[in-house]
Amino acid sequence: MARVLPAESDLRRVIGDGETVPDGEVEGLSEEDLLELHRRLVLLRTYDERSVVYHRQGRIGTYAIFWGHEAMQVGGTYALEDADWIFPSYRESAIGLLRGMPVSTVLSWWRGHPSGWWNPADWNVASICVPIGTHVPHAAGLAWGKKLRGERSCAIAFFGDGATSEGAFHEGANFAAVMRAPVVLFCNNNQWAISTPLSAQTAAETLADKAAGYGIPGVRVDGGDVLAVHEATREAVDRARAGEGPTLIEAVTYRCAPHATADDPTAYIDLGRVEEERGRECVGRYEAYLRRLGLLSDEAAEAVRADAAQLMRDGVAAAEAEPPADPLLLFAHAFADPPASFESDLAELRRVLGG
Ligand SMILES: Cc1ncc(C[n+]2csc(CCOP(=O)(O)OP(=O)(O)O)c2C)c(N)n1
Ligand SMILES: [Mg+2]
Repeated sequence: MARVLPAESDLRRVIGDGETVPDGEVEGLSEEDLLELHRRLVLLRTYDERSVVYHRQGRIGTYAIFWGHEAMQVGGTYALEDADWIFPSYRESAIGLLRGMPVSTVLSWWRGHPSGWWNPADWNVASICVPIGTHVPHAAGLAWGKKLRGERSCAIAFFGDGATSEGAFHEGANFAAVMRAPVVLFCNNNQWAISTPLSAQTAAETLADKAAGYGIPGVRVDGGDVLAVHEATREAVDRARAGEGPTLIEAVTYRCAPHATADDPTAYIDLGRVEEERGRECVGRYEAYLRRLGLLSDEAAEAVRADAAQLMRDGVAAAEAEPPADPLLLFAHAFADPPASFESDLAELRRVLGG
């Protein structure tokens, strides 16, 4: 039965604990890269923490918190080139920021405003996928298309532990494996699917074990270790580009925030475990690593946080400055062949709206 204990020892790790477990290093990452990883972690952490506040202030709608998931998103995407495609779930809603997408765009998405929907080809970031796992076949198909065209780019799909029980995950993984599509299947195993624990999700020993059924490699990595995630994803990307097909990465972490702002996990979670995991969160672990290397001072860390906070202030101001959306937009592009009643329904709506 799948059950992951705190600080499980067989997970791939680079960052030590500052005491008995020594620090490793990742080949090919310069000091600039290490500091850029830090900037990105802080950007996402700040985005997430501010978004919870904006939700409480009634400025964005229900919000899926990703506190503690930043290392997976930053480490995974840092292995990509800009031409590579990212397929996020709602848990990675702000991943476009790592490609330079404006904060206001993502906040607008959570405000349900049309300016929150972007053209995926502008950023090579697909729409945020809310149905569980349905973007896995999309990522596999896009990657296969890239291969057919002889392009070198690949795709990465982020999904949760719960998604591995969905038909769409199976179809996407199987298709990608058979077609040797250049795609990385990145599972954020935070051990909860809302209130369903991992132990009730699967009878497999690990989620990475599922890869064997598709004939592809399955890799387990500490999802709170940005460097280990980066290294594992880079290897998967190299495999993809070399024509060797997909890799399933199981990044193990623990969801130590509510599923979303609408959730009350105290009804089902062990709060002691949550506290323990919060103490091992990924941004603090990475900052401690950089300090041990002598690469991060208090002033530098504060400057990075201040920049991120300013981006958020500007972003929420820009999102709130958007003019209210036209309700008729709801129907634009909805039908190729509108039903017979559509014209009269629309005319009625226009009359009600006074337009
Ligand atoms: C197809 C589908 N079924 C059910 C839901 C309702 N739902 C929303 S989040 C969620 C849990 C998903 O858990 P997991 O895949 O582990 O991702 P996490 O939220 O932990 O990142 C479910 C079942 C949905 N969005 N889509
Ligand atoms: Mg989960």
